[in-house]
Amino acid sequence: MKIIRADVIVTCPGRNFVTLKVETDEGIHGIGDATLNGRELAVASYLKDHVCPLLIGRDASRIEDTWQFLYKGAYWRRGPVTMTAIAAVDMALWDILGKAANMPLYKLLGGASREGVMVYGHATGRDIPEALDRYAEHIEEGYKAIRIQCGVPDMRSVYGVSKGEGMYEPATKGSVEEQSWSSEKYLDFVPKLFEAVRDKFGFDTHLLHDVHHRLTPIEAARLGKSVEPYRLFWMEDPTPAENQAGFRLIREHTVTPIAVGEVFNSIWDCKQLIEEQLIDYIRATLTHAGGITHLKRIADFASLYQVRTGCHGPSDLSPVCMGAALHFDLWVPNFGVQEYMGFPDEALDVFPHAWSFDRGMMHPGEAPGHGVDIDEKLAAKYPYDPAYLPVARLEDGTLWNW
Ligand code: CS2
Ligand code: MG
Repeated sequence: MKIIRADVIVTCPGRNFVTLKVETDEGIHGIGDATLNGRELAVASYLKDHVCPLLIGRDASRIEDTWQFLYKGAYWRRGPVTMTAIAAVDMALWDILGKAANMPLYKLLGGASREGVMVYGHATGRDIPEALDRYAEHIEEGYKAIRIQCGVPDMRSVYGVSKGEGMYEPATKGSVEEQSWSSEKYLDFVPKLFEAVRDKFGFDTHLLHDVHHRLTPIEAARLGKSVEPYRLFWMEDPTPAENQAGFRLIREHTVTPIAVGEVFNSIWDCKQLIEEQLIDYIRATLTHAGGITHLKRIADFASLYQVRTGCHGPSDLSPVCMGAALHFDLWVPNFGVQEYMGFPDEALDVFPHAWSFDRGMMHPGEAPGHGVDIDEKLAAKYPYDPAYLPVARLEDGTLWNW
């Protein structure tokens, strides 16, 4: 089965998405997500100008060889743009293979390891009462795992909280928003947030929180220790993870579980974290970490050290990634949890999908391949709209980790 076409579709149904469509001489096509929030066109060009021409004529069923060809053949290995482009090709080829075999992707990977995929939703509020209201709504919907993020008193802005009624979207159209941050105010406040959740709702739901790279290792150790009574399912991205050894300091002081990896794009970014068991969940995603082929490797390596998966799943990864991730999650033996923020309605219209949600559990469906497609006519109605992720500054103006 030969590849005869490979096209990049950039669309903005509620927010920007980049999709690769690969077509074969047997009339089967597959699609992959190539979305990199705030740098979408870099990946679109990497695919359109450098990768797609090399795909024409290749055997679509040689997924591993294509992965190795694109990874080693670029010479300039790794990085978010390269690995997102490779991921899109990989996802599309696995989609094609599933359609050719008339099998849902999870069966190609080795079948279901569980009945359904536990997902976590986002409860956010500008203050504790509002965050608790959102948390209660998620319990009502049947979520078993809920992430909570909240405004911090005396802090002008904060990570992860919707600005208005709509969905939380971090990217700002046409400009870079400057947000303010104070680790001291955050560290004094956030244990009160978790105490309020546990006082009101008890311990029946998994409580997650995203620190979003904001603390130093010793501050992260202090946070983890201070919130142990509230039994978090995980504290996420407690400190920037370029310095993987820095997590030893956190580990020495606290048993609060740690999740890291949404910004990782290869196994090398997390090798030390996993083999030294410095983390409990690996957050790498299909779209940013080289697709199914590479994330399988990362998950298998993690399983040797009892590290479980906790794939990143924000609304700024497309429904294509969500669909493929649910297949991966249903199969992967060392599954932990899957993030699911939901999507704008117009995005769900552009990307018809086979997945289902029922009381905090999701299933990818039985459609051959990953079960997600793209309505190209509808996608064309939503032109790209440049948007940028914010930056954070400390209260003295120092540029910090957003
Ligand atoms: C966040 C993301 O969902 C998460 O865990 O870290 O929303 C992240 O901020 C965005 O994906 C950045 O585009
Ligand atoms: Mg995160």
